[in-house]
Formats: sequence, structure tokens, C-alpha cells
Amino acid sequence: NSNANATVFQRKTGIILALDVTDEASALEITSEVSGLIDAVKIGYPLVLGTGLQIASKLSKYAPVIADFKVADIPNTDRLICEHVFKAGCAAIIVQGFTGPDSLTECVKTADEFGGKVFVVSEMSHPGGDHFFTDDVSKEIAALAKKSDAFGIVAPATRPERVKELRAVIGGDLKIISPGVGAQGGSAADTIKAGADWVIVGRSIYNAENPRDEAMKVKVEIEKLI
Ligand code: 3DU
Repeated sequence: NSNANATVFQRKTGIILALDVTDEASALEITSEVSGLIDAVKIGYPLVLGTGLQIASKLSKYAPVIADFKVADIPNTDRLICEHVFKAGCAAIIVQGFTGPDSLTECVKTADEFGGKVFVVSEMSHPGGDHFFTDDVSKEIAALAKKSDAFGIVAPATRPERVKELRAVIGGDLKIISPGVGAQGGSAADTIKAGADWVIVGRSIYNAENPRDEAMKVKVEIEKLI
């Protein structure tokens, strides 16, 4: 098992960088620039298909890495995917919850074997994100995440009222990470106030002329709430 997997998520700034650039040089440059201002870096298909999964161990020198593969398959396939992700040095994986209890349990079990964490998507942040993830469905998925001993859920920063409702469903034990701040219109402060532990910020940081300044702005916005 990789040592990187032992990293425990600690909330310091409340910011997770969504790193959807597609080449290694930019990925490493941006992450090193904002290191210290982010608590984790989230990678997904754009970067991993562009560079390979070995980018995970390179990035984990700066911050724990969350693999956003929105895993959604039968338990056996889910397990094979999770094993690759944790062996590569990721600290957490994002999976879909609509696949049901057996798939979810297999992901959590596999993550546990590596000291890794599982976040479950409960509702998506884009305008169409509540088309199938209706209020009741999202709540059911959040409840299933809790029952399956997931580490946390993914809830939309574009709908802070939903973050609040989902927080009520899961209580205080699970974490909430929320994408949709900045480029998608969500506010970091409103999202944290609604009950999120971390906001996930991508384009507004990595496309900024000065990513460090931009990350600092979000950090200060969150700090003001305390
Ligand atoms: O909009 P941004 O550039 O700040 O990036 C948001 C990231 O979070 C991006 O990687 C996207 O794929 C991911 N995400 C959502 O935006 C919404 C979800 O419901 C789940 C993941």
C-alpha cells in the first residue's frame, strides 16, 4: 500500500482544487503554486486520460488526491477500479450511489483495505443535475452513503439549500464536499454556511492569471465565517 493513502483529510482551508487541466506540466505547476492553500486536489478523467494515473503520486506530494471517476458499475468492476486508484496513491475516490448498496459497499470495503476514503455523489451541480437526482432520490442516496459507511457525499454548491437538506439527512458523521463554486456560479461562503466541509473549486482557480491569489480569496472568504 502506498504511504500516501495514510493521509487523513484535515480541514485547514476548506478548499479542494478540481484540477481539470489535461497536461502534466500545468497540473504540477498549478498545484505547487496553490499548495498550502488547498486541503486536497481532485483529479478526474480529463487529467488522468491526458497524462495517466501515475499523475496521482506526483500530485500527492502537494496534497491528498481525490480520484473523481464517479464509479458506477457492478461490485466486481467497482472493486477493480478502486484497487487501481488506491494503489496509484489516491487518498479517496468519488463513486455514484445510484448503483445501489452492494456496489457501494464493495467500494467502501476496497477503500478500507487501502486506508482510503469514499465520497458518494448525491446530487450534481449543473442545471440538469436535479433532473434525475430529484430531492427525494438525492436524500435516499445520501442515506445509503451513510448506511454504507462512506466517508462523505458530494453535494451541489449551486444549490446551498440542498446542501443543507442533505446535511440534515447524514448528520455530523459524514463529510460534504461541494463542487460548483466560482465558474458554475456557487458561493464558497454560502456553501460552507449550508453545511459543506469543503468547497471544490476548479476553473476559477486553475484558469486564473494568478491561481494562488484566487485560492487565497476563497480561503479568506471561508475564514471570515469563523
Ligand atoms: O466548475 P469547476 O471548474 O469549478 O469544477 C468543478 C469540478 O467538480 C469538475 O471537476 C466537475 O467535474 C466536478 N463536479 C461537478 O462540478 C459537479 C458534480 O455534481 C460533481 C463533480
